[in-house]
Amino acid sequence: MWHVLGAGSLGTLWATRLFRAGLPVQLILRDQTRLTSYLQSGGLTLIEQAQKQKFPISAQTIGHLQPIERLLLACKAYDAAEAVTQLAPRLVNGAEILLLQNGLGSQDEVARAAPQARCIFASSTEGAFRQADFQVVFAGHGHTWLGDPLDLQPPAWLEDLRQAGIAHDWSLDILSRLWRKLALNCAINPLTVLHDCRNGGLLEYPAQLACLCSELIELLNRCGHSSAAEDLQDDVLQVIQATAANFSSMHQDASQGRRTEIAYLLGYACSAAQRHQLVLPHLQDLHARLLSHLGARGLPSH
Ligand code: NAD
Ligand code: KPL
Repeated sequence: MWHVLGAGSLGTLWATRLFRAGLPVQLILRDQTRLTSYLQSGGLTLIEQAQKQKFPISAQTIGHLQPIERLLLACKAYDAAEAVTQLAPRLVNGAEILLLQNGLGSQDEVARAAPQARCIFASSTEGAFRQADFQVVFAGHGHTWLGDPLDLQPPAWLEDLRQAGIAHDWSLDILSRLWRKLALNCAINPLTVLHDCRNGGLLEYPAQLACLCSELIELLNRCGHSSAAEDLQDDVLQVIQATAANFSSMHQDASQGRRTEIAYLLGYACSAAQRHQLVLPHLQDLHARLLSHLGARGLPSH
């Protein structure tokens, strides 16, 4: 049984594809009010190439008593530890939790909240967004890397993902993958918020990008992830060009007054630098400016 917590963008994208492949799926919703509105909607709708398909996936509240053996955690990084703390009494010994959160930091928080479980980290380039409640658009096909820094043995259920058509690979160095994505997000997302521009708009600020990349490379090397530092600046420029017309996820969150995942991206990078006694003035200045920008709009810094 796949228990999927979070009926947002990625939760819906995963739950519907697993269900469509004939695999058993249970959605976990926050409370009875949310469960009632889900049941009224008749299921989760996935919109792919303008085609809508509704899937009547079973759902339960977080307070349900059914034991959980495999949990797909599909909430934001800042909600992950609390959600797992609520679910901890339901997690059997040796349960597996698949963590879809972007950035770093939430994985350790979850592992502390559920010491009886095996945590499998994911880094995904798939893209999805919510069109309406319980309706999600599959906006960008991509790839998902999965891995467990404490146990390199892949889980048997990767076969379920293959059956469900979820493009993935088992990574023997998932932490470096997560660090690389974090570095890309740190170089691009905060600047798009501060300059209020699409990703492509950053091509007007090559010096700022170069300074940030060189500090991020220093940080990655110091943290023992030199493979994640290779050709970082070229990759940043490539991602900017490939996504030039898009607003970054952080820009979308901030401009729509939603909480950002700053603490798990730039905040995490700055704390890591401090832990290693590294002085990275551009990164620290960017963090301070972003915090004050978000604060001025009433958005949290964590
Ligand atoms: P989202 O906000 O669309 O969905 C999160 C869902 O989790 C919401 O429905 C929320 O109500 C639910 N939730 C939170 N706490 C809960 C709780 N205690 N009980 C039940 N439900 C709870 O977020 P998303 O876009 O799916 O992002 C999830 C993670 O995946 C983030 O870390 C994001 O950065 C990452 N990610 C997203 C995408 C994307 O395209 N959306 C791509 C790559 C990575
Ligand atoms: O992941 C991204 C985001 O917007 O969060 C990209 C497109 C890579 C920009 O950092």
